[in-house]
Amino acid sequence: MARLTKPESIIKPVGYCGGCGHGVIQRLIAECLEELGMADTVISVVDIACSYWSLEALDYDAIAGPHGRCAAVATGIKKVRPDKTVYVHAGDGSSYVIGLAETCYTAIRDIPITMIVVNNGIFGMTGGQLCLATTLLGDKTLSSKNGRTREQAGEPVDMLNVFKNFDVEFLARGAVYDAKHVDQTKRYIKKGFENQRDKKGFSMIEILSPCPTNWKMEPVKASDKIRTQTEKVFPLGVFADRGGEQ
Ligand SMILES: Cc1ncc(C[n+]2csc(CCOP(=O)(O)OP(=O)(O)O)c2C)c(N)n1
Ligand code: SF4
Repeated sequence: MARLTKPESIIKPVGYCGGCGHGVIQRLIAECLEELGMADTVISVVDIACSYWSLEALDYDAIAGPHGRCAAVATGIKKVRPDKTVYVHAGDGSSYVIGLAETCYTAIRDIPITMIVVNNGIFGMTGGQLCLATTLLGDKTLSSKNGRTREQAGEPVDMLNVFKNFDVEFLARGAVYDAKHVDQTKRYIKKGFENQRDKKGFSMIEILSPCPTNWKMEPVKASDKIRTQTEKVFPLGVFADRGGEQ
């Protein structure tokens, strides 16, 4: 019988809710870094949101950036420690709303970090408010009780379509709702770290991820929603790959 193992870097169980994608993503990050032999070179930047748990779960040098400012914090670290593998693990509210300027200018400057953005369509940690960039039209949240409307909040924005206009190294969107997509997402994350190892530019991987708690859904239904609804608005795949085939 195959022995189940976990990455050595995962040292502590933490408080992600059942069915949350953050923990899967955290594990993929650790697997990729260990498989690439880069785990000892890491400084991670997590956000003051649900990704904060990762700071406690993983045995890396790490810092929690102020909410939304992770890309700027990571830029500073990479500038003074270019020898380190610097990555961000943050949410869509952080990266695409309050911190959009920081994320944009990190991309525009082509800072050679790996940025992991967890798109769960909501502000998870603060109890489920609408996220301007990613909440789907019609979705009910704490701050859109009758469902998001265009009149109230405009339409969600595919930020990878925006970022591909900048001269960046790699942009891709994955999902974690089944084994095939977890595997694909792992390949994207690994590519993001390989780019950093090879001294290439800014890599961002967005991952569609369930928040069963604030979506008020059973985990299986939350995964189904991503497959049947979210993915239609936020298609999966590679959006930019400067070093690869277009
Ligand atoms: C400057 C600042 N503004 C707002 C907050 C409150 N706040 C903490 S987490 C969060 C949103 C979290 O949503 P997201 O970034 O999408 O991450 P998730 O928890 O869903 O992974 C907000 C608004 C804060 N801590 N600091
Ligand atoms: S609130 Fe949502 S994003 Fe945060 S840990 Fe729970 S399920 Fe995950």
